[in-house]
Amino acid sequence: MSSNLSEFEQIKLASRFLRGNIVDSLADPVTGAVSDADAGLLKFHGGYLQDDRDLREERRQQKLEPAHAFMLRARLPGGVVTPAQWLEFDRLAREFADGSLRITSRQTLQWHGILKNRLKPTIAAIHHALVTTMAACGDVVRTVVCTANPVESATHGLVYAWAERLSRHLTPHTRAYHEIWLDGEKRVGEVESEPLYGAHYLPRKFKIGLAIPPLNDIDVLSQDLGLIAIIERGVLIGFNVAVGGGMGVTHNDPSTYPRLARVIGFVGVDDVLTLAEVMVGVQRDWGDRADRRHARLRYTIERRGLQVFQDELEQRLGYTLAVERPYRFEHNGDRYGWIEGHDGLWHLTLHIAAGRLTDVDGQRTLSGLRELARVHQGDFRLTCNHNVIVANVAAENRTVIDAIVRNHGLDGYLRQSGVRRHALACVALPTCGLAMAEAERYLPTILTRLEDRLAHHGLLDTPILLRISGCPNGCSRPYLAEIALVGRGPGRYDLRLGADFRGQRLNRLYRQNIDEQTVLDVLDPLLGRYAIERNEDEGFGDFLIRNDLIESGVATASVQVRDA
Ligand code: SRM
Ligand code: SF4
Repeated sequence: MSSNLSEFEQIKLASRFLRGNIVDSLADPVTGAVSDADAGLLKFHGGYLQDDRDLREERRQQKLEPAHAFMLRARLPGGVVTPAQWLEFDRLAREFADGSLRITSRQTLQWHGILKNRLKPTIAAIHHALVTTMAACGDVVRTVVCTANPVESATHGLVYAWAERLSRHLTPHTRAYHEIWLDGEKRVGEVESEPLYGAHYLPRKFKIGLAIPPLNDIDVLSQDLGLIAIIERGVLIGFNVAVGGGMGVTHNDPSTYPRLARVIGFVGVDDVLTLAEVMVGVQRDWGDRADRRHARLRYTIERRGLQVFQDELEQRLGYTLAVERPYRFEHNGDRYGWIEGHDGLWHLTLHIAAGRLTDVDGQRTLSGLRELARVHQGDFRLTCNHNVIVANVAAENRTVIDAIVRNHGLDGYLRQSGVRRHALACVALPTCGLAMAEAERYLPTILTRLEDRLAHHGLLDTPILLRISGCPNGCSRPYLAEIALVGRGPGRYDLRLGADFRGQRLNRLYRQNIDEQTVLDVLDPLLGRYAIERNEDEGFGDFLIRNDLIESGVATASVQVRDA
């Protein structure tokens, strides 16, 4: 690793604990943007500078600056939202943003299209709803995710509580957020510090997730630190510790790769906060601060070696991790429909296509959730598969909920094909500055065309895991899909095949840089064989691997993989 600090490391160091010149940038009336340095720092406050890429060329020709607006992301550990919060978030979506809410693949909410002068009132309103956007993005521990239905048993509730505590424990201490967005007083003369993060924070984002087997709806092995709950005789005794997962890749750069986290041991419940804090400290000290492409924990581990990393971790902890406990995952999708919890309350999982709640193009999902929030007395739980659970419903209130769901077309999951129910697509165009191809907007089209082929083979009801991302950063975790399309350019994708439906095997590159027709033509014979030759309950990915059908169609794989 070079000892040079990357440009962004220097910006962070000079930022006075994430203040930079954000206040001046916000006040600048000449542009709808903020300076590059402040745009980087703004991420720590939960905001991304974006522009409408559909309008870029037109505005360039008119010699106008891009149509800038901001995306805001909430930090919602475990994805829990009360009805009152939902109503406020919905209001903000309609009054300050683009009229939609977006559930993310890390079970939180985003608002797109917020103009610069509306950022501050929006953040303040989110704060007054007792939620923060602080550390939803940036080089810190992000929103801690957790298996999304933690109310089926009392133990599930405990795991959610750990997600919440981890998130709180690992939130930055800086007062910058209060000063900039909430008109908090500047503390004159007081020396500020970040005991965990230090003045330049982490080399890169750090993701933590807690899974409760047999559900792996959070894709625990894609996390930097994955914690697998071990429940024995109904008691949560601790967590298996998995380290170094991650998805983001750069096309044609084999030094970047997706990697599954590896389980290195077991930790008792009382030690989990310290374990996470100490591990974040090792990554803070050892992570690559010269090259952001190699700065995530997985590269630190690969560079130093897993055993050296574990030795350092245990030396700082002052004890050796116990041997991992047995666990088994069955599925990484969501379970749609009503489920009864341990206390007699009910939970309804609804499918939200690509996580977008909106009232345009004949959809009424935004107003449907608003109506639900008006009558619902429990809470909402967002899932890492872009869905929402109407949770903690008394049996006698189910009829009212069902009627609202039906009236707003939120009951689609009852009729959808197996592939549509489980599909994920990242945001991509028009807001994501890194998108190379469509994802969210393309999902309905490719699904309909794929469904034609599936119907032909009698596979319409078979669950198949399709994930699309507009670039190789992998925000929909495409490397864990049975079928993945990873964007390369307009209308062109890498086709990857062969992950399992449990989030425990990465897929492989099958064809590179192909168009939709080729995707469908290439898949068709494989689906045909799957329909006829599969074993009972065998997933598409497992079938392809068992029959050795994924011989890469390209000379060199653009993306290497590191399996666990
Ligand atoms: Fe992501 C960057 C959207 C989950 C890997 N991600 C981005 C940005 C912020 C683009 C940017 O940097 O300018 C995207 C904003 C698009 C927009 O307009 O909203 C973006 N990522 C998303 C979301 C909204 C996708 C979605 O469809 O839900 C997800 C928000 C999660 C959240 O609430 O925090 C989202 N991103 C993920 C995941 C999945 C996960 O964490 O489970 C991954 C893969 C796991 C991982 O981190 O390895 C992911 N996003 C990335 C990367 C690649 C990181 C890397 O280490 O290589 C980038 C690019 C970067 O950070 O430089 C990125
Ligand atoms: Fe944007 Fe790429 Fe992430 Fe999709 S995968 S949201 S295109 S960064």
